[in-house]
Amino acid sequence: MAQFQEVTQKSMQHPKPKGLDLQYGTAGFRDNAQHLDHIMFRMGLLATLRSKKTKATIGVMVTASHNPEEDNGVKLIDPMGEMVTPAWEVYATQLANAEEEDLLTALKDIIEREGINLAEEANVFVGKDTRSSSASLSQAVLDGVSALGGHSKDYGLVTTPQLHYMVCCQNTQGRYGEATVEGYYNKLSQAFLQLTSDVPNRTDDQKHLVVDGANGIGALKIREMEGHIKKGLQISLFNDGTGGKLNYQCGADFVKVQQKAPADIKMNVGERCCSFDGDADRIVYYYSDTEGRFHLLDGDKIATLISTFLKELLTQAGLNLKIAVVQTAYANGSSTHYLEDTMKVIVRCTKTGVKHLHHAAQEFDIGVYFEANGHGTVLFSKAAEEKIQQLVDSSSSDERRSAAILLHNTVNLINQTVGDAISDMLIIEAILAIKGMTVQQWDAIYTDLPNRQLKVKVSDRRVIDTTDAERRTVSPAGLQGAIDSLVKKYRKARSFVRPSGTEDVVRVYAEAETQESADALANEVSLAVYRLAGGVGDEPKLLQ
Ligand code: NG1
Ligand code: ZN
Repeated sequence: MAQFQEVTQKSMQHPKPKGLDLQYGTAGFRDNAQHLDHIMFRMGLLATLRSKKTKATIGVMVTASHNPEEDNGVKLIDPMGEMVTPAWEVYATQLANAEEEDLLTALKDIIEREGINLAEEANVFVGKDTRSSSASLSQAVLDGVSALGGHSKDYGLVTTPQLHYMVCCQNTQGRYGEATVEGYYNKLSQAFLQLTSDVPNRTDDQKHLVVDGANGIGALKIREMEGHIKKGLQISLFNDGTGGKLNYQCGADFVKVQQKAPADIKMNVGERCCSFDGDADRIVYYYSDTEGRFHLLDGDKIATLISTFLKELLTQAGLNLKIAVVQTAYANGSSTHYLEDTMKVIVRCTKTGVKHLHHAAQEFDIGVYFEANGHGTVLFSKAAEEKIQQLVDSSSSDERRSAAILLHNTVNLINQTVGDAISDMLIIEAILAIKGMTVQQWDAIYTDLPNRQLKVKVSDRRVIDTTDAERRTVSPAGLQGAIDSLVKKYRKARSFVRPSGTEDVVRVYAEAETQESADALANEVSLAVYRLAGGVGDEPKLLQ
């Protein structure tokens, strides 16, 4: 067929280095940008097939999120704006790793297994982050789409969640919103301004927020959006990409893992600050107290703030909807206790990776999901949205209806397709404004257990196999026993290890009653991983 000839020909311009083997990881392919040209071309092909199969628009986002500037990556987006279904992640890996001469066989295999009609139309939306490699890599995706006769729309520079949003808007014929960047700003800013417009006497200080754009796409988009929201929020933007390097000494991942403020940011005592990651799908908040101590408000604190707010509104509105919070093993133990014991909310724990959290959250009327690193959102079931809408349209008592209006605007402000730093920032700002809360009061809802995250290099991280939502290891032999005995040495302690899906490392997490204990436990567990799971290089060094 002519289409296949076209694929073979165009593939020669995006050749696969022989022997290179990459996996579709926690959030797509990610590697040094120099290894990815063929991957991008092939993901263009795969997205076209997925579009033909689903008869819907599919998204392809070129980004490596919080990774360093030299890396890049690609994420596929399914019709409702969610991450691509796991069965197709397997196809993605097969297609990516087929040697040049086997590419057509791999492609035909997918077509056959999925019963795809090649005559079907295909539409693919493509977006990219600000990395220097993103322009040519997104061109490779577009080449892949056209090689299989698909139509594409290139959104150029957008945040990951913006592209997810566009895909959802397109496939719901505009019911979710208008599939343009302007449509996104309008929907979110209207909801935000409606939520905050009735809040009396907000001072300029209360409206002020320091934002660290990680020198990435989020900074560009905040600049574009600023004018729409300035009545309710005044932003001081740092790391806007004009000077510093992407994700270097800044951004949500740096702040969360290092537990300190970005290098080039001016923070006054008690001032609310937040950091985005490199593709603006994560956010964390922080402030510095009068003693100069740094306080982090991570995904767990965000989930607590949002779920508490929603639960109160549901009570006021008299709506009987089931609300749950979905976390991963990285959630701070204090947050889980607070949510279960004080807030009496259902809490679920899933494996790392937003697709797992998203899936679990779909089981509830309202599912609030956040990874501790600040990636998360809220899902409302169709039934929940309808009940809220009915109440908004009704003539019930003022209090019930006012609560329903707040819920309705909250639904509109949230990007339900995926975690979204801009949308999450606006919802947090709206909640703090409505409740008249300072960042210190929010922080004081519960106190985090001190914790530490470390990385260990091993020769093959796949030797580590986990169970129970990654909270326990089943291999290599002896590792879980070793962790259990180390944990017993400390009060309120917990520790687990798992292979990273985005970096070639094993991640170690430890928490305990004091920072010294958490650090010591993390060190000891790292050493156990190094010894029992084939560590490479020097033994992990003790933290100072
Ligand atoms: P890995 O590298 O699999 O731990 C990291 C994050 C995930 C998720 C992905 C995708 C941690 C501990 N892990 O995955 O939560 O966000 O990146 O960005 O933060
Ligand atoms: Zn990201």
